[in-house]
Formats: sequence, C-alpha cells, structure tokens
Amino acid sequence: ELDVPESHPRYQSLLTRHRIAEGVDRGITSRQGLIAEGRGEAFDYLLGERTIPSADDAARAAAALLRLADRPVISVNGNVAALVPGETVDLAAAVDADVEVNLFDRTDERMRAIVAHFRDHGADEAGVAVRGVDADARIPGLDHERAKVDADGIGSADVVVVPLEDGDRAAALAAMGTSEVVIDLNPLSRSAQVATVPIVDNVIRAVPTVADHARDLSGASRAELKRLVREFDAEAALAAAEDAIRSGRLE
Ligand code: PTJ
Repeated sequence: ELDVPESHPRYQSLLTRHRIAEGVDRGITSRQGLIAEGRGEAFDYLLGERTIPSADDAARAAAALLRLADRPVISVNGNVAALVPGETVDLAAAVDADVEVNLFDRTDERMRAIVAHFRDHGADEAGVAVRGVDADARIPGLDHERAKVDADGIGSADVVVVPLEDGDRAAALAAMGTSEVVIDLNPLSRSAQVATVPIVDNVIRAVPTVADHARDLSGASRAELKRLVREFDAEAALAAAEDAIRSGRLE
C-alpha cells in the first residue's frame, strides 16, 4: 500500500500518514483528522515512538477491565477507522465487545462508509456488532453530535474504550459513571485526565497491545483481574508519560 521500504527510519510514521490521507480520500476520515494526526505525531516523536513501560502496564489494566465488563464497547471515529480497522475488530473479538461509530463531524455518508469499512475488515466473520447508526440515545450534558449514541451500545455500556478524541465526551461519560479506557498520545489531554485507565500510546501500537494482554489474561480469575484494575494508578501513569516526554531520550 505504501511505496517506501520497511527499513526506512520513518516507515511507521509514513505509513500512518498514508493511511490517514487515504482515509480522507475515501470519505472515512475528516479533514480535521489530518490535524489531529499531526498533533499526535508530535507527542509520539517526544515519546520516542515506542510503547513506554507505564503504557504497557496501562494496557494490561485496560485488558483486565474489559475482561471484567458486562457490556464493553469500543468507540471509533474516522482516525481510528483509517489507522487500525482490523486490529480494532480483533480486540473487540478478544474481549467480546461491540464497536460503535461515534463522530464529532457526523454525516450519514461518513457513518455508512465507516460501518462498511469495519465490515470489510472482518467484523461480521468475527461476530463483532458495528453500532452507531441507530443513535436512539443521548449522553446527558453534551450539546454536539458526539452525544448521539446507541441505547444498546455506548448508552448502556459499563466500560467504553475511547481512542483518540476531544475531551468533553470523555468527561460526560465519566459523569454517567461509565468506566473509560482512553488511548491518547497527549498525557495532558482532558480525556486522558478523566480516564479510569489512560493509555499514553499511539493507537497503532496500543490496540494490538491491549488485545495481546486480553488473550494472555483469558485464564485469569475475576479476583486476579480485579487486583490488576485496583492496583493500576492512573495519576502515576500520566506522570510517568510526562516524565518520559520531558527527559527526551530521543534516538
Ligand atoms: O472522525 P471525527 O469526526 O469523530 O473526528 C475525529 C477527530 C480526531 C478529528 C476529533 O476527535 C478531534 O478533533 O480530536 P482532537 O481534539 O484533535 O484530539 C485528538 C487527540 O488524539 C489529541 O490529543 C492527539 O494528541 C491524539 N492523537 C492523535 N493521533 C493519535 C492520537 N493518540 C493516539 N494515537 C494516535 N495515532
């Protein structure tokens, strides 16, 4: 798909840009999504474009939280759809979650294109429901399009994975008592700050990492899963990410 050798030092970053640009061309990703990607890349550069140890710990706690959940949902937008469609389906299958399309810039065309994109990436075969089109419930206290959710999806979920988004929906979900796993490269972002489990990592790395931990924990007892969630310290994880950025050990 990308005409650059894998040995190129910036291969991952070029592949990411290529996927986002292609997402825009296909009507999946919004033009604002290009800007969000640029902001994310800047933080990823400062983190050394790697999964820092505290992010891996957070991914394990997130996997435990998802395994304990009765109604987990993975919320997806145009950037996530472009970057990690197959990996998101794989995570959903691993933890028995639904996928729900939830857009800031919501149009019927984009909703349809993104739902079809997840089907093309194996959602039906994996037994993963792709929700979001019904939009028959609202998140209280939000006055934009992201308030529109499915009553059977995010509307009644106990754990929601929110990769890469603006902060006010994350805060409104927290106010509803929904537990949240937030994946965001910016440890200072409002969504990361309100998350039950913030994972400061690129969605490209974090989504497969959470799925790996979930599979690894498939034999764990509920007591063990609860211990992992209880012992996870969100504030310490955010502080560790900020430290990694400030110490700036760049290769
Ligand atoms: O598809 P839509 O219409 O729902 O729109 C989605 C975007 C992303 C455009 C919208 O939610 C938005 O404008 O988001 P923001 O406010 O730009 O926030 C995006 C956050 O995600 C920033 O904190 C970035 O640092 C972070 N981010 C960007 N790319 C990645 C990322 N985090 C993890 N992985 C990435 N690849």
